[in-house]
Formats: sequence, C-alpha cells, structure tokens
Amino acid sequence: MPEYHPLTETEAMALAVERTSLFTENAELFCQEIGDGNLNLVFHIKDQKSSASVIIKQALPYAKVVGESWPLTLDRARIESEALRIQRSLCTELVPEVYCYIPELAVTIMEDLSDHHIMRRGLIEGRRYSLFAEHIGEFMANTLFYTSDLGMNQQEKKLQQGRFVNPELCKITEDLIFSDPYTASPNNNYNPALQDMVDRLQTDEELHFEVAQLRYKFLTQGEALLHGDLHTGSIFVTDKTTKVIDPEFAFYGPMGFDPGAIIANLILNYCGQLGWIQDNAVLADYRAYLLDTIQNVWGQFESHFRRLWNEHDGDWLLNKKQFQDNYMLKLFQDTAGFAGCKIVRRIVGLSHVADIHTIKDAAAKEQAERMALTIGIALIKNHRQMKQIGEIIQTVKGV
Ligand code: SR1
Ligand code: MG
Repeated sequence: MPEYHPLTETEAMALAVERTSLFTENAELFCQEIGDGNLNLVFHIKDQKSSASVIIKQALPYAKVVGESWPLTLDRARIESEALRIQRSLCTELVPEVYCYIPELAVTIMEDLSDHHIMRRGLIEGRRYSLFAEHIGEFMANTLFYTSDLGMNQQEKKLQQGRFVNPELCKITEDLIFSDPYTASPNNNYNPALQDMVDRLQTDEELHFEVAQLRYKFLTQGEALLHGDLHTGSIFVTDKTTKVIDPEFAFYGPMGFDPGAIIANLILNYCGQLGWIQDNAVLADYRAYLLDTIQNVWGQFESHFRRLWNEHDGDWLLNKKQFQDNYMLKLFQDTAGFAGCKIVRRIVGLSHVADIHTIKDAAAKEQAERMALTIGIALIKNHRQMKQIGEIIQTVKGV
C-alpha cells in the first residue's frame, strides 16, 4: 500500500501505466505537472508514440495558493472523484471519465481534455461559445434536479448527502465568499485604490443583512449535490463541446449557488473586457454576446429543469404547479444573490480572476473592479425582489 506523499513526474508516469490499460509496454511517456489552480497537483502524461494520454490529479494536504500553513483535507479527492462519477452518470458528454481513484495517494486518474481549453482563457481572448449556454444549462439542471428531493429517492438522497459532507472546503467558501470581504479580514487582497468602496462594503448594514441571508442558506439548505465551485476556470470548452471539471467543493447545498457562479464569472469577464478590447464597437458587441449568454444560461437551465420536473413521477405534493413556480422564483433570487457574492469576493477577497486581475493598465483595471463591485453589491441588495433574468441584465447594463 503506497503511503501518501506528493508524486514526482516519474512516479505519476509509473502510476498511469500500472493503474490504466491505456499505455503499451513500449510507450514513450512524457509527463508535465501543469496544475495552475489554487489547491492541487495536476500531471499530464502522454505517450509520444500512440498519443494516448491521461490526467493524474493529486490533492495536496494544504492549500497550494497559501502554503503549508493552511492544511486541507485529502478527503476532497474522494469527494471530487465521487462527484465526477455521479455527474458523468447524469450528463455523460459534459463530464470527463474517471478511470481510477487511489485513496491512499489522494489521486484521481481521469480522461485527458487537452484538446479543449479553459473557458476563462477563451473568454479573455474574446472567443464565443455558441453551445455553452445549452450545455451548462443541461449540466446544472440534470445534476441539481436528479440529486435533490425533487428528482431522486428521498431516503437515498439523505444517505448520499452523508457521503458529501465537506466541512473544510465549505469553510473556505463560508469565509472567502460569505464573510471576509465584509470585514477587515487578513485573507482579503484588494487594490488599495478601491479603499473607499471596501470601506462601504464593510460598514453597510443593509448589505450585511442580505449577505447574512445568503450565508445562512449556504450553511443550512442542503437541496442538491452542488458542483460548489462552478467558475469558468472549472470548465473546458471547444466550439462544440463543454466539460465540467474540479468538483472538489461538492456538497449538499442551495441550488442557486451553481448558476450564480456561472453568471458571476460571465459578469466578471464583461467588466474585465474594457481592459482587453480597445475598440468601443467591438467591446459593445462582445459584451452583448456575454449578456445574451447569461440570459440563455438561465433560460436553458430553467426550461430544462422544469421539463425534468414535469416529466418526473416524483413527490405528488411537490409536483404541484404552484409549488414549482414558487420554487423556481426562489431559486432565481438565490442565483442573483449568490452571483453578487461571487463577484464581490473576486475583487476584494483572497482569490481573484485573471479576467480582471491580469489587466495591465492600472486605470482600466480599477474601472473594471469598480464596475464589478457596483454590480455585485446591487445584485446582493436586490436579489430578494428580483423576478426574472432580465433584471440581472439590466443591473449590469445600468452600471
Ligand atoms: C484557498 S482556495 C481559493 C479558491 O479557489 C477555489 O477555486 C475556490 O473558488 C476557492 O474559494
Ligand atoms: Mg478548482
């Protein structure tokens, strides 16, 4: 039984040969550690002869972004591999295949997606993905509906919920998203030029009341098995395909958290584009595409979710139309509020997004950051009054 230790590239190659049947004896393997996220090692292993390839992801016992002073459970590798398997069983084309999970090493061996690229990078470069809204709408509807009391056996759901108790990763979200930006936390990391806005964030009682509503939902409302970190860096894309990766933050939480994350990240890119596109007409056109995408993400998600619900022979009381309409309204309002919190954390909190953070021109960067914060705050403050996706679009356009 191997003892846990961070793998070297040589060990990762040996593991790939030993634990999969992808490589022949005379394979000429090449391995590179390509992990650029906050938490894990990621090895890309490829046979130069046959082009067969694989990804090995290994959890480190601490948060890579901070260092060994921030210990972090290795159990997140189990959570991630189990979540990937469930998600793939519900939307095969939208999730990579897990070949093998090795608990002792906190390792998952999975399908290589290097013919895809990270959506965040594509959006920064101004690329368009015409099938993305349909794909992500289907992913969220299938994974959220079929892991909830609406779409799965309600006793099995309770048992499944037990397998996805993920306290340490939830604590990261509770701190980084639902607390730190609103207080003088040492975790915060923001542009000093934004101090006036940060001061307001940290003293606005009305805002704090709304964040408390959302924080409490995140803490208590185990509606469905969430991806839990569904930003555009967790999505691989091509023109025709979409693959959702990295569900290590998966747990039973409020459904709106996943669509909120997608919408927040599209809005962050919308704000950041003023630092990437110089021509005003091109900027306006790309931003219109992003707003259309937001509209379609929600539209696809809602219609797909309602269709699953209407076709499912589930709980007779929960199947009443009035219950469904009220549920979808609350889900939309949660989505708007969570989107707001996710925007604010990426400007003021520990972990930023490249869409804005890597803008070189200081004035453009500050303008994008101010715009994002203004939108985020408005979504948080108004989320409980909102009724339709057009109101999120109007909030963005109005800033
Ligand atoms: C310490 S981890 C920081 C962030 O990275 C992940 O992608 C999550 O969004 C988390 O909040
Ligand atoms: Mg991640």
